[in-house]
Amino acid sequence: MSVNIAKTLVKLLEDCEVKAAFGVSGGFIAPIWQALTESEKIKIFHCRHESGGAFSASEFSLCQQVPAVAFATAGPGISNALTGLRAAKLDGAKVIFISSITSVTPSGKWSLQETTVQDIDGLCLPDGHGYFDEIIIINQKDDYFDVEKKLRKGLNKKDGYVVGIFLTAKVQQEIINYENDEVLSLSHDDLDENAKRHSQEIADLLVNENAVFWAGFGARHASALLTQIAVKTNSRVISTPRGKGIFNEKHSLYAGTSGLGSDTESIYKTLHCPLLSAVIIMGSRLGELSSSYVQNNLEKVKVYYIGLNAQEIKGNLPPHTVLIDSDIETFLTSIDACMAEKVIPPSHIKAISAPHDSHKCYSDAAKDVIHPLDVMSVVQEIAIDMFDCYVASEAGNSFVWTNRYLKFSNPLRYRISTAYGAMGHYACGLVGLAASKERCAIGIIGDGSILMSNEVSTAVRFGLPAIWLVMNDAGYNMCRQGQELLGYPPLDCSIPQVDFALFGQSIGATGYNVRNKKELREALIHAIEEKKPAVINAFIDKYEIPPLGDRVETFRKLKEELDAK
Ligand SMILES: Cc1ncc(C[n+]2csc(CCOP(=O)(O)OP(=O)(O)O)c2C)c(N)n1
Repeated sequence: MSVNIAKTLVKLLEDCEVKAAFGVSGGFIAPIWQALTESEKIKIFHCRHESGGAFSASEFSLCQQVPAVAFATAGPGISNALTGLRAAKLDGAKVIFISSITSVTPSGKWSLQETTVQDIDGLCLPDGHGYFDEIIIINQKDDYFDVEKKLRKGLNKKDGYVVGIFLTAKVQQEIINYENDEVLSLSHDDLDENAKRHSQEIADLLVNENAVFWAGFGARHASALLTQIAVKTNSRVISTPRGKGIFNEKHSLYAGTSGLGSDTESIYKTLHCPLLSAVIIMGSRLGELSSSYVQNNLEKVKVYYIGLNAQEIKGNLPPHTVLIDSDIETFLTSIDACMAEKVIPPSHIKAISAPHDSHKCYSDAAKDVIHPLDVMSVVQEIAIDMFDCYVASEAGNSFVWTNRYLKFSNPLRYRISTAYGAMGHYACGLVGLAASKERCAIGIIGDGSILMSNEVSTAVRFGLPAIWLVMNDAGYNMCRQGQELLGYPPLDCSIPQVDFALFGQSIGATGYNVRNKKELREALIHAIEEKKPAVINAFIDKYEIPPLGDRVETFRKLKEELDAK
């Protein structure tokens, strides 16, 4: 087959199960853009900002469990995309970023948007840091033949892969004779002898003693197995914010969400129960917003860590942790098999019930604004329990309220960025969540975040079922309240109040203004049933403070350490 490199690459992407591409075009990627547009298997979403494209590709990849493409032109296209790409890498998405270099070395002509190999090289660091896991430069025809092998190997990784493919505009158009005929096959994992021994040990422990599972996003594929084992052995389960829904949060064995917004007391009681003998951590790096670092106090119990790249996480776990470098599903299957014949005695540990009363009305009618807890009740009732939507929550006060008060029964419905926490992630990434149109995606977004960056217009262009629920408090409230909680003097955090209903309408979405629970219920039901882009402007009570305690404490300790130096 004789076609140009751009088309050959797109054919390879199709073979790798890519179904969607998100980004912004430009002269240096014109042949790739055209080839993506002509593809019958890949749907192309032309976005309003390259980071919006990268956030959307990341969300599409994670929720659809396939690789996705992000594309951008050289120069500013690349630098604009970086925030979204870094988030994708930290979240374990599979994103293939396609862009251009203008020349290998500086041309000396100061040409427009000049981008050289040197500019790109620093974006991928050997220790696994940086923006990419791998960079592939295609400057001449022969460079292409490496792409397929590298891509197939990278996409086979289970813990995510963000690769940057940079082609000169010239090479994209060069004709090659090439067949992509190898079928992409995912590797199957087997447990090594060491892991097998540990699975027997943990199975015995689950049967004879009391253990708690602590599930992170990396355990999302093992939801059914985890549930089966936890229920069979009466073991409690905690999840990180990104792991919400992997174990049904309404189940009596669920002991709460750790990290930002967590119910500190419930988590403490669970992890320090005198009858507890082990904590089994799965698929989380237990970073600050996932754990508030409470794992550091687990001196008295055994601790196991199960997941890929366990060595990388070692530094964030108690020193006596047993590290089991394994695929979680495979490992839990082995535990389950070890337990098959055993009789399990009843547990002495009691379940803890949820504190938030969703039927109560928290808003004060006289104030003519809605209490954030009432927003949570309506989202729970309508978006989660009634319509099973994707619910994404933005950095800011939004993700503190939602971590604590929303309850999910299914994995991969709640989306949140606790590793990078970039404002704008979901104001943009909602497009990636809604792109398949299989279910409605709702973003709970601060006014500061939607003003920073959003992809409402892209959703309108493609008629996506995406709803921006704006928590309008006329300010950067997390910053304002954070200053106050730390006892610092107040600084300016105000944002002139915006009419986001009008803002949405001006872009082509449906707009709603809501000031109480009833109006929010009606607007949300209407917007979900309409299956079209909508912006709901919720005037919220800015004086209500979300459960920020742990975050403030970590901040305070950090400051004390710095002051002591
Ligand atoms: C890109 C980026 N810039 C800055 C921050 C720091 N930051 C975290 S929350 C926040 C305020 C968010 O304001 P808003 O979106 O209005 O939400 P609110 O806290 O008021 O609910 C800021 C500035 C960030 N997380 N990401």
